[in-house]
Formats: sequence, structure tokens, C-alpha cells
Amino acid sequence: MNPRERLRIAMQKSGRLSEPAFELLERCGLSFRQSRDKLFCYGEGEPIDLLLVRDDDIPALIAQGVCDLGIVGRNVLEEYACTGGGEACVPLQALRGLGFGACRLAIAVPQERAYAGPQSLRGLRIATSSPGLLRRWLERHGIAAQVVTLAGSVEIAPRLGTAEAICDLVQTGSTLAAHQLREVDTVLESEAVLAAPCALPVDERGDAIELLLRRLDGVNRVRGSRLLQLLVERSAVDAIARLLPGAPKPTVLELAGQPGEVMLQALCSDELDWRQLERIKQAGARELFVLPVERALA
Ligand code: PRT
Ligand code: ZN
Repeated sequence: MNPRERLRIAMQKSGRLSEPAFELLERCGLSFRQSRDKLFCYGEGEPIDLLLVRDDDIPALIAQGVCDLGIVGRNVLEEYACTGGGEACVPLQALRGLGFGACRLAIAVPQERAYAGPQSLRGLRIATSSPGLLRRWLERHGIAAQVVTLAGSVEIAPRLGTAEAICDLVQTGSTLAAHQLREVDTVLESEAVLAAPCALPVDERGDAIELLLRRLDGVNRVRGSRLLQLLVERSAVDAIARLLPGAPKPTVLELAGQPGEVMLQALCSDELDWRQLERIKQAGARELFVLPVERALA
């Protein structure tokens, strides 16, 4: 097969997203031949390879057609959309949210500074590594402020006197707190996404994208899910069904030679804790099993 008939996914080489991205692909049944510290990973089972790069380069690599897909923070993808990457504009899309790398791009000000909404930023200098997203947000609110672009360590700008406010990624908030900053507004909610050009390839690579999306959806559908299995008197089925977290419709299975009793199986969206199980047992269930769900194919 010509190498470009194989799908190529750009991923962060090392950083917050690389480990969870590898884990997700493994859960999708993909395995790779090269070691993780190399630039290129050759897919073993499926025609899907990886290119390991800096996360900021991922949108441009997709736009240039070097890679077909990318796993990247929504913030990086949207920043690229705002600045256009300086190249011929190839519109990109997020095909799926991937359920990790959650954070928010937020405005923060020194603890003692008053904030009564975006208008409080008028005329201030705001330090950020996401100038495109910040400018777009300021424009949407009709605020004229000075955007100070920094490559990193944005949180120290107010103390250094180079800005009065910052716009930075926040996860737990502990970095802001450590720098006596207060989170006051949200510019963007982010998580890792599967990025792609708006026009997807229609050759073999398109088939590989479909396979990947099907598997991602399968993994996603059962994330945190548990299969609950139990035995119960036929008359208590409705009462038990009402107690199932996430209210799934249970499957009712006949038991050979036991007409009064049935087996219930239900895919519960949440984990079931001991208390929930005890309540279900008190309602008449016995032989309860909570089983992990590996994957699902609709
Ligand atoms: O080398 P490369 O350029 O690939 O990596 P990088 O250093 O640019 O990126 P990296 O690994 O730090 O982050 C990759 C992506 O992870 C980001 O683009 C986000 O989509 C996502 N992400 C999720 C985060 C955070 N959470 C996060 N907390 N990215 C950065 N941070 C930083 C933030 O900038 C701040 O310095 O962590 C600090 C705040 O964290 P808390 O928990 O103290 O609030
Ligand atoms: Zn980066």
C-alpha cells in the first residue's frame, strides 16, 4: 500500500495529552510498532500511523495535508482558526470530543482588582499565549484592550508589571491561586478533540477514519458504564428498573425451570456504588453482579 493511503494522525509527542491519547487509541484496538520517543509510529493492525509533534504544530500539519487527523486541545484548534495559521486557510473541524485534557481558557486578575464583567478590562493590558482567542472574545464583548502575547509563564505577568490581567488555561485553579490571581471569566471550555479538515478524504483513508470514529464512539459509549446483572422475582422487575442509575431499560431473560424468577441485565451509565446495590437488593434482587464494559459496537 502506498504510504499515503494509510491514515496519519498527528499527536502531541510529550505533554499532557500524549499519554491519554495513546491510551485511547489502545482502547480502540490500535497498536504501533515504533517506540513512543520516536517521531513516527507505524500502525500494526490497521492502516493508521502516528506522527508525534508539538501540539501547536498539529492544526497546520492537518491544513497542509501532512497529516489527516490530529489529537489536540480544542483551544489549540480554535486558536488556529482565529489566526488562520498565516497560511492558505483550510477550515478544520473537531470530529469528536475525546473526554480528556479538560481545561478552560480563562481571564484572571490580581486578587485585589475589582471585576464587574468584561467591561472592567477596557484599556488594560492582558497577557496570554492565545492571542487569537482572546482578541475574538474581546471583540465579541466590544472591549478595546491591549493583548500582550507571551510564549509561557503568563501567570507572572501582573507581578512583573507587564500586564494588569491574564488569559490562560486553567484546570484546578491552583496555579492562579499560587500567583494571587482570581479567575473571573471564561473565554473557552476545552478538551482534547479529534481534529480534521472539513473536507475528509474519500479514499482508503476515509474508510480508516470511519473505522476509528466507530471505535471511538464504542469506547465513549461505555466510558464509566457498568453492566448490572441480577436475579429477581418477576413481580419486582418494575420496582428494580426504577432504581437503576441512568434509568436504562433492562433486558429481561427467562430462567430455565424457574418461571417465577428472571435475570435482569442493564447497562448503567454510572458506576454502581455499594449503597445503590444494597437498595436494589432490598427491593428484591439477589445474585447481583457489576461487570466492567470494555467496548460496544452499535
Ligand atoms: O510541547 P508542546 O507544545 O507539545 O506542549 P505544551 O506545553 O504547549 O502543552 P501542554 O502539554 O502543557 O498542554 C497541552 C494541552 O493540554 C493544552 O493545549 C490544553 O488543551 C490541555 N490542558 C489541560 C492544559 C491544562 N489542562 C493546563 N492546566 N494545558 C495547560 N495547562 C497549564 C496552564 O497553562 C497553567 O500553566 O497548567 C497550568 C494551570 O493548571 P492548574 O491545574 O494549576 O489550573
Ligand atoms: Zn504547545
